[in-house]
Amino acid sequence: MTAIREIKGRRVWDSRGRPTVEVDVILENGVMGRAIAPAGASRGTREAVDRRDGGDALRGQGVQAALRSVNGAIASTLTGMDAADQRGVDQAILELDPSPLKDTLGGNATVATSLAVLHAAAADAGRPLWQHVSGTTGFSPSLPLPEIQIFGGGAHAGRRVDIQDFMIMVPGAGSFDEVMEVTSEVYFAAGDIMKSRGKLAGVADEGGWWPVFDSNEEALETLIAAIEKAGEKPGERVVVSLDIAASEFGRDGRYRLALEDRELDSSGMIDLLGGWLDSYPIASIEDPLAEDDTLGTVEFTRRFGNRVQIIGDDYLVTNADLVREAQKDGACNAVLIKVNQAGTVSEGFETFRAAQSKGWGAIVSARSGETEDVSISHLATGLGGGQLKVGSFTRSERMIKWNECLRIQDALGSAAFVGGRPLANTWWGQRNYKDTAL
Ligand code: 2PG
Ligand code: MG
Repeated sequence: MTAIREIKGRRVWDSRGRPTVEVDVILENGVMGRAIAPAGASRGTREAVDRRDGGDALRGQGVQAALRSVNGAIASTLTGMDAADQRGVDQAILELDPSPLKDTLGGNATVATSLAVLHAAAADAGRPLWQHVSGTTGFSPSLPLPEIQIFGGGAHAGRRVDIQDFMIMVPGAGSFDEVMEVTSEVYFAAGDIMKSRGKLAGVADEGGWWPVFDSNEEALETLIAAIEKAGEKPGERVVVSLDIAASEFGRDGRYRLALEDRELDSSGMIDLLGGWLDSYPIASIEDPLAEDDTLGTVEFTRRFGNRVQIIGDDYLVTNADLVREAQKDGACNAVLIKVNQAGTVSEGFETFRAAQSKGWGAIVSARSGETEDVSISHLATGLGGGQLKVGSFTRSERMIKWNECLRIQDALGSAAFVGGRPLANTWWGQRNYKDTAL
């Protein structure tokens, strides 16, 4: 055992220029682990909440209270504990703050601490984080299949389009490297097309293009055109993935599509998305209905769950109980894993296990507010979960995660790339999975 000697929280700044919490965990032998809390913009109502200072300064986003949690109660409770006992450490955090949303200590305080302990334990064991995660959880490591944003929308682009993420996946690639190459071509092809049509307004929160489209379909059409301009046949090596983030514009069974100035009920929304699934090579769709629309999500899954990956993000908020409930209801067939929604590493892992035990997909994900922290590249690899969502293909807080996967590729070998395997439950995966005999 190596005991925790010291825990230090400090204020650092995220990709939106907002303050966030960084934690150093120092062990008795001087080994250190460090992690930074990310921050979401489109948040589920049941996820762990960040502790923010409120008031006028820093637009209410200050983190002094969260730092007091780290440097006070958390530090004094965890000092002396074994850093390798992640479960014990996270349990102690939970006992300090048993509130369902962790609003006493703050999710930003708990997640940065919990992840920093994981980093310290890995460093103490003398192994990279992905290897430590794989070794301690028992999952075989593999390099994940990325989903990469081409256009931003929703809460990440001033609600310029209703849908939040227009992304691509390259499950037909033979290596992680190849995914990067194809994505770069598609990203710049999209920018060229938008510029030439007068539809480009800049870059959104996660580095994707900020579009000036007149309809959500125009975004889809442009994405398909970009894939073609990059020399690809849509639906072959490259497929489309969407995060509808429907909780941002849907409530009580009503969905307000502001861009098109129309309102749909739950079944209208399901028909709209079903039409897109028929017209475009979409392999994955996240939060198709709002987090309060269980009946709609169940109906959507009943109709389309055999041909598309249906991910719960705001709908499941990385909560193992909600995943198990959704599995009973028949809602979704995959879950987004954001450790800061859960608040601790152990709860994130429990949710991952709940998903895996029923054959669900699991996609480790960044938040729209990010930093130089690369923990998620290691978690996705170490859990062997198969998929990673980081945002787009520009800006260092995104690229650092993709680049970290390339470094891990050097250690693991390119054969560790999962390719189309995690999409086995989709039309794309069924077609290709059989052929590739992974
Ligand atoms: C999401 C994430 C990342 P945010 O909805 O999946 O795209 O956004 O971090 O703002 O919740
Ligand atoms: Mg989402």
